[in-house]
Amino acid sequence: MPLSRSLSMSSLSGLPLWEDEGLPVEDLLLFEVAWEVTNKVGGIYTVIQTKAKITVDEWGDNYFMVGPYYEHNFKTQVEGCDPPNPAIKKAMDCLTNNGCQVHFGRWLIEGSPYVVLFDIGAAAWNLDRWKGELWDTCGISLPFHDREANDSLIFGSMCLDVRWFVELWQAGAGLVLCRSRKLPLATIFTTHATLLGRYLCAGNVDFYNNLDKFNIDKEAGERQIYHRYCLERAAVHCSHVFTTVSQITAVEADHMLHRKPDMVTPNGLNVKKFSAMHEFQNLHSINKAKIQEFVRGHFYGHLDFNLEKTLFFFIAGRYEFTNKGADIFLESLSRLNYLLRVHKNDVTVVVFFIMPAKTNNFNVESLKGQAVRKQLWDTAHQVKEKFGKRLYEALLKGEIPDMNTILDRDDVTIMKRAIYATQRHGLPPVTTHNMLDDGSDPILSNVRRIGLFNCRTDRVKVVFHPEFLSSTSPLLPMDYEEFVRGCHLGVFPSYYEPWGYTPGECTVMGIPSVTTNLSGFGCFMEEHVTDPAAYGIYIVDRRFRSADESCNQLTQFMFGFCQQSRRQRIIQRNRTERLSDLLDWRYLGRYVCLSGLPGLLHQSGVTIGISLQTDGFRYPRPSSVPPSPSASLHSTPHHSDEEDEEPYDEEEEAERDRQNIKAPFSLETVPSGKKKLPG
Ligand code: U2F
Ligand code: UDP
Ligand code: G6P
Repeated sequence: MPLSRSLSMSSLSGLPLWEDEGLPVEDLLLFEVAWEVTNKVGGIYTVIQTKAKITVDEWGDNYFMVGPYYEHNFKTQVEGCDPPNPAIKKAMDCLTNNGCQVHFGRWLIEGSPYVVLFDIGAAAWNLDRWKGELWDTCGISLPFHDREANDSLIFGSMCLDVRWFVELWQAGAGLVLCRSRKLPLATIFTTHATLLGRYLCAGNVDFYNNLDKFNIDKEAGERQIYHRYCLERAAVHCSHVFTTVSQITAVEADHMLHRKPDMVTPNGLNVKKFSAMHEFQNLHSINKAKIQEFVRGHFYGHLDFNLEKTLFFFIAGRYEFTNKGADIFLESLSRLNYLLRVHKNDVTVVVFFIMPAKTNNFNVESLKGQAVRKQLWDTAHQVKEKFGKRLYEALLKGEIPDMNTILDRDDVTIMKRAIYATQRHGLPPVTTHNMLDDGSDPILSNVRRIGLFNCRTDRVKVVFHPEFLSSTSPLLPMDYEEFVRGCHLGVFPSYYEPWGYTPGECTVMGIPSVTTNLSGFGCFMEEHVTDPAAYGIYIVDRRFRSADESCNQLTQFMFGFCQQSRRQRIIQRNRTERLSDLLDWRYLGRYVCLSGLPGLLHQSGVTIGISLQTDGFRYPRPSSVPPSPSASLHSTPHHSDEEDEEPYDEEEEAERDRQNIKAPFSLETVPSGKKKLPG
């Protein structure tokens, strides 16, 4: 049944009445408003950037993303053009005539969506007026010193002034004002975290056991975020449809914002499928070699560990020490170090912390490390050239040269000098940058407490890179994706994580990871995969166990991982990668594409069925894994080298599993083509 036949919008306050036949489906415009459109802050950027293509496929030229304008972002990510839609052009002209600046173009990402970007600074002169309006309509006042809240009001008010937008992210002020003015818009508000939840968790509160006990007004007041919290709560209650990214955040929202989300829209990713089945394994190998190069430089003079038996673990994301679980990670690393030492294990683990903090650029010791490595490389090349030339000349004469004299004294001197240069007095540095808050930095303070200083005897080495990665770095010239591919295990033991993109990104790249049952992603995997650990998704229980027990569990996961042979790791990566389909927007997108409509229709008294039948569906264990208690070590491929000779055919297993997995979805049948509305 086409949408226009079943719609009666009368009960939506302020929306005009359309006759059954008359709903201008073809003329509906979809606006997605988010602070992170073309502007990377955290995971929300990943949501909108990766979801763009499927939304463009569905809505075509009627889809617009709305965000803040920053000159640098515009210049590097957007191709400016004129708006194709006369109504948009008119609205933009109207804004410009009123002294505001607005920019239009195509965002150069997959799907090339149109973007409308508002210059916040240029419109700031309206701030007092807009603050007054906010106060008059809903009694919320914003303090002058809260720049972020003020910016978001300017942004929301500009959206409002042009009277657009249907889907709203982080533009709460605009949503509240638009409803109070009864504009003919249908609104969806998606929360990716609650403000208060994030604050409470970061403050070491036993959050999940006290959800129903907090006096939320008081808590917000004490944290001086009362105005922001009011704005968020008002937006949530004003939206027609309220959604969030995970079940766990739905429960949180119910308590922190007093509204149950109408539906949960899990976050997806753009899954790249390579035509060669094992291409992601090759990429692991290539990128691992780059990380090894970095390690050779960083640990120069202390390279008494075997790089072939060295595993790379990492944690990455915004620097929220306890929310992201960096606290229990460090504690568990200290225990892992102990275990590897007492078991005389020859595996070394190099752990990277990629979390941006305030710094004053790279430190000299780290840069020197890479310079020393480069010098050794150059010396080796120089000597190799000479050696090759002399060898060649000897062969031309029909002689085998005397290997003891083929290199002269000078050559040996150059090599000795190069080796002397690798002597160092201190230990390889823990951090790669000069930290502005070195003394109080939580990662460094904890590293000092547990004493993981990169000593020779340590089997666990720590490298804190307090800046997001970039391929132009002189130190570790890799972008984040390359880095993830080169690592062996991502560790994300979050306490507060509405979704958590980082472990999902590992999964689609075929890299195993650790997550928790307090993260949206971890819960989603627990629900949809019978034995997640068998697929390289280790879920730490942070819900029903004490912090100490969670640390032990995490330590055991990591220790078990260290005991795998190379072959076992390869098998596990193949399995991990096989879960990609579950996280693909082409599958999960159906939640988001259609999410607003059922809710809106429901409110207007009409129900419409869209089937998202994933309930009860679970990926079974990989067929070659014997049934075992979930999350136990045995569910990882195999655990000793002797077992290595067991026959295992990945292609065969993959095929068998494909037969076994009767997934209730097929990526071929996802919505495509412009605006195929449900019915
Ligand atoms: C969640 O991750 P994000 O941190 O990206 O999103 P929020 O916590 O909802 O943050 C909202 C906005 O707050 C701003 C920034 C964000 O878009 O504009 N902000 C900031 O300016 N400075 C900061 O230090 C922090 C935030 C969530 F936490 C993850 O688990 C999810 O994976 C992700 C995607 O759903 O959303
Ligand atoms: N990320 C990045 N560069 C880095 C480290 C992380 O671009 O060096 C990205 C990562 O790909 C992920 C995002 O930062 O998409 C973090 O998202 P997540 O949902 O895990 O946490 P959030 O920051 O939203 O709380
Ligand atoms: C990939 C490559 C293999 C390589 C392996 C290393 O699978 O295709 O050639 O041996 O990675 O795995 P590891 O877990 O030891 O880094």
